[in-house]
Amino acid sequence: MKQRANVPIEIEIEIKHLLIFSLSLQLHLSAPPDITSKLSCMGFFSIFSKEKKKELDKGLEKSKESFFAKLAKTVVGKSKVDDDVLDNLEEVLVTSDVGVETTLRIIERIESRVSRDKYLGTEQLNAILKEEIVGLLLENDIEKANDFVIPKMDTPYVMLVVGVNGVGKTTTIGKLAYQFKQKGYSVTLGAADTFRAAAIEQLEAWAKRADVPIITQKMGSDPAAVAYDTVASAIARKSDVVIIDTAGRLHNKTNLMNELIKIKNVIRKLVPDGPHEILLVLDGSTGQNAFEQARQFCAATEVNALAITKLDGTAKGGVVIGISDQFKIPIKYIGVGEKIDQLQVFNRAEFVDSLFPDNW
Ligand SMILES: Nc1nc2c(ncn2[C@@H]2O[C@H](COP(=O)(O)OP(=O)(O)O)[C@@H](O)[C@H]2O)c(=O)[nH]1
Ligand SMILES: [Mg+2]
Repeated sequence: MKQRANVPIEIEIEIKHLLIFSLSLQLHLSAPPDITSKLSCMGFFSIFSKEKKKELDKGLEKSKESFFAKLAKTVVGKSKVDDDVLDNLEEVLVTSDVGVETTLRIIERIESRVSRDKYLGTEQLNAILKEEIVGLLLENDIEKANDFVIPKMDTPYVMLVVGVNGVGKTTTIGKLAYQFKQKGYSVTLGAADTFRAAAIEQLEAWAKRADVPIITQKMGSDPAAVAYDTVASAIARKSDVVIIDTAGRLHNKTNLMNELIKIKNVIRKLVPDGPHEILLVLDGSTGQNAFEQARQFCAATEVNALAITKLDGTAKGGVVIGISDQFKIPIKYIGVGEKIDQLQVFNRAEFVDSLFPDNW
């Protein structure tokens, strides 16, 4: 396996976001690793994550505003968390796309807290709501978010990206390629959505932006053949990661699922334990529809990771809570904008913190 040599470049790029530090830190870019670790000890990296948190806050603004408006009404004229307040809260969560089952679980937790603490003022409700939702999501014993880190292996790490048309697959692949590249990994993309010429061109444009190689064939070619070529090429050039785009057409579900099976099988001819990640992309702005798609895809394919896109510009961010609670499959990534750097690793606690207002 190749050594991941350019970690300092990643540091450089992150640092550039922080204009205030950029001048002094540029001096350290080519510095030996011990300086990098000193920077880390000095707390610089917590500043970087604050930047990401800001972006998350901004991306979830609409959902947060909507929660704020609804939650403010639940406590009007009330000083204590009582049954009325809990009923209102239940309605707020259900109408915010959290989903009925997850809402009931959250309300149950708050109820038991109320009965334990005897008196809970409504001014504490926001903090309690956040705590209980985070507590609930952490009950799912799924792996912790890792910051675009790929497991070490002797073959490329092969990702197959699936989901219905328009959810943001190609965009997410472009963003992933960019993030992995920043981490120092070498990436190869495969354009196995061969139904439309525009789909191939779109991925080519992302490959150019992220500055990674891409394998294509002409429109209408066999997607499995493209997948095979891509993995073969990635092995030859010793890529760390392969990301394969696929077409998504729900109106022809059986064909779609058969096609995915075929793609998986050809990947296994070259990488027997691949694909390592089957990433289902869901459009968060579709709320309950995203839930439904998750159900259907997870039943039909071996999806083992989820990405939820378009959380910016929608008030339906609550759907992430429901999906994170109800699916055993972890949400790995969230899309908070169209730009190349607007994909984040999903962090449950930070997400809940950004989604719910501090005071209402
Ligand atoms: N606002 C926003 N738009 C997104 C995001 N992800 C994807 N999109 C947009 O969604 C549209 C469909 O994306 P595309 O990647 O072509 O979807 P695909 O058909 O699943 O490959 C494009 O206009 C993207 O710019 C996101 O996180 N936020
Ligand atoms: Mg596409």
